[in-house]
Amino acid sequence: MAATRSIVILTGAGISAESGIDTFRSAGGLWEQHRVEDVATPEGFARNPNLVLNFYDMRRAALAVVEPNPAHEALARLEREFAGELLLITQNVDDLHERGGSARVLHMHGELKSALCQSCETRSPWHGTMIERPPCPVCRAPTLRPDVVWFGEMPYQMGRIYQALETCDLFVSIGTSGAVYPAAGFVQEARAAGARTLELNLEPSEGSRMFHETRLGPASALVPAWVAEVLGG
Ligand code: BV8
Repeated sequence: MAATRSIVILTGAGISAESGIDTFRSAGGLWEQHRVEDVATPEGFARNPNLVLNFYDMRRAALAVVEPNPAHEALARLEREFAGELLLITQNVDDLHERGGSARVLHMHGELKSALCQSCETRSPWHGTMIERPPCPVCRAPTLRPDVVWFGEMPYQMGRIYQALETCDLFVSIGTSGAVYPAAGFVQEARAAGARTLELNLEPSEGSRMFHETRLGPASALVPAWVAEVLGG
């Protein structure tokens, strides 16, 4: 088998589950506690901004009581030691990849610890709350919103993502149900461009049949083992 020169990794809520962050579709998951239409759409935000700002203030505050797990740490090791090209794309808005040691993380659906000003469109690091309508650090307008991509909005850096999917020789999906697009379509893009495709997940996802190989189990076990394989021990 030709050496792996370039890897694209996509992670989802499953990689942060063992750190204590709710996934979306599991029993008691986020989408059971809140209606997607109410808390994760521009229309929901227009209808009831307090509900949405509170939802994201709550999730941002919850980051203080969770820690990265061995799956996050193993991907940071891969970034440090892999000689080839590596692009780590996450659908997660938490900061556990960075706190696990990854320096280069592409948050295609945004970040809890970032604010987007609806007046001047600048994005600023944000660690507090937004429910009290604090002023934008740049233009001072009280028009901040969570810097996350809601349903119906365009994910971030799609051009860079598609370019990497076209040239990678290995695509790896970790802890995602394959229910949300365009992320759920990346395996097809990579495969169509000739890449090998591997899924690491607790249970089969909606896209499992499109992967060359699927390994089932908890990310905290599967990911360190796979990284050791790539790095040769
Ligand atoms: C867009 C940020 C135009 C906010 C999120 C094509 C067909 C059908 C529909 C569409 C389509 N194209 C677009 C759509 C509409 C929509 C969509 O996909 N709807 C779905 C519901 C059908 N998509 C959009 O609106 C997107 N925008 O399309 O713009 C466009 C078109 C083309 C190209 C560019 C743009 C925007 C979607 C982004 C919405 N924002 N998040 C927030 O977080 O609050 S989505 C959010 O939900 C997450 O970011 C993530 O993407 C998704 C949740 O999925 P997962 O992360 O996979 O989590 P889930 O709970 O589902 O699964 C967890 C998995 O982990 C499970 O499989 C489980 O088995 C596993 N697991 C659990 N524990 C472990 C584990 N695995 C390992 N170890 C464990 N311990």
